[in-house]
Amino acid sequence: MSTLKETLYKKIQDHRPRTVRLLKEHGDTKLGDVTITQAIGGARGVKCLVTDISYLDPFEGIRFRGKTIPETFEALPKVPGSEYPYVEGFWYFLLTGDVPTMEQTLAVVEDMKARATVPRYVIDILRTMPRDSHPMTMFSTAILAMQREAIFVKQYNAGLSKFDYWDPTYEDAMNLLAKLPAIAAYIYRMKFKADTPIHAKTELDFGGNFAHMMGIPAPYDDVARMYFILHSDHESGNVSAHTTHLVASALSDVYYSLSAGINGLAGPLHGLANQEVLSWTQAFMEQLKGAEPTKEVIEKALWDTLNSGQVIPGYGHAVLRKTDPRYTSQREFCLANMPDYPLFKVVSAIYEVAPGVLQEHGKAKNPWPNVDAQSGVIQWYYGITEYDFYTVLFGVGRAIGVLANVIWDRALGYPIERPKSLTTKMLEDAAGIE
Ligand code: CMX
Repeated sequence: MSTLKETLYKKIQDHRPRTVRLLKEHGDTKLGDVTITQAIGGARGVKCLVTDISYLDPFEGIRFRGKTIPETFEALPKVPGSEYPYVEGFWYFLLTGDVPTMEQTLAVVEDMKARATVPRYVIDILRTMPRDSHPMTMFSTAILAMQREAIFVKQYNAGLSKFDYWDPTYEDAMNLLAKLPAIAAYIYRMKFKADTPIHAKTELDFGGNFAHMMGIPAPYDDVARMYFILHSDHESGNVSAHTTHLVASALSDVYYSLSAGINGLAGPLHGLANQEVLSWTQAFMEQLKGAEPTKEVIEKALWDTLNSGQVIPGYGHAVLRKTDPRYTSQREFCLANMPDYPLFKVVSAIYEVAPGVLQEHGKAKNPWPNVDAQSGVIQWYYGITEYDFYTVLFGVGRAIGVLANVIWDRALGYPIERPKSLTTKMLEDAAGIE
């Protein structure tokens, strides 16, 4: 067993009695009531999911295993010569809650490398897809195509104790995660760079290898590490995390469940918003024709969007009620690395104006920017101007969080998910409507 797997197994054994006790002795304790607004309105705020991997406070933002974003970056072992931590060390941290040593991190780096080769049939499938397929469709298809690799299925069919479900799930998750940078980079180079894929370099880590396979020099390796970590997890209720968890709850393996989660991420109200931010901002800059974006011009463009019945992409959130710290973290990166970049200046100018406009508009409960408002600028600066690709980058990151969650779902024996639905008549009766 690897150090990570050993540590994880110990954590699982320590944790199981807590879940068992809660269920046996406190199963009837109330966590809240459900209103009609929540039943019709997408279950906002209904407390019915459990995860220890991250927690989202509406005003503070995300904490990974109890640590804020700056604390997470600070605590984890860094790639030599880099500002940002190993993604592999972050994976260790999400799975176990322990900050790994450099030695433990490097053991995961080596383990992932041994699993990183993408099967030839996946490449063949990608190559037979129409080149104008959306990169997210390609990414999800590649993940689903590998379902035949699922160790969980083989062991389950052979007769697996439910106490051991987590073990092949862990192996599958490691195998799948290790391949995602190469799949994503292959899609990018095939689709947007005249079909010129770049082979992996075995000496590089997850983020470094991704940058290399994308064909983008340093500091893009650090951008990749930062980006994957920032986008990894946002507790369990968001569409990509919840979909992955839901599909996995039927004991579908991680290939089926991550592919489904990626399909949810591809929606414009979720991960696709980062592509929409860039298309909105680029269209706005074209209208400017090189002129400085004044407050008045930005205000007008934002109102035009709202008045035409569209949302302002990159703003608002179902849980957050302040500026997303993932936005702030990327903004700090921009301030340090590209303070005078015109696109960054426009995005910053929008930040000055959009919250006020949304407040005046009076609909969005949160007028502040989310993670997607800032992320495209950084990618554009480093040469990824094909914004259709941005959500794939989000997807590689999101896989880290949701796969860690699925392993824990299996370890703690979480059951198949099955909320209850009611009819409209039942709601009317409950409300006392004649
Ligand atoms: N622009 C215009 N209107 C907005 C808005 C925005 N950015 N954000 C919310 N609203 C509107 C909603 O559409 C809703 O209108 P209706 O009452 O007419 O249906 C109203 O304000 C209330 O919505 P809310 O409770 O504040 O927000 P929700 O929890 O329903 O939705 C979200 C959250 C993120 C989908 C929404 O804010 C939105 O559409 N934002 C723009 C898209 C975006 O940036 N998505 C990325 C989120 C982060 C991620 O998952 O990647």
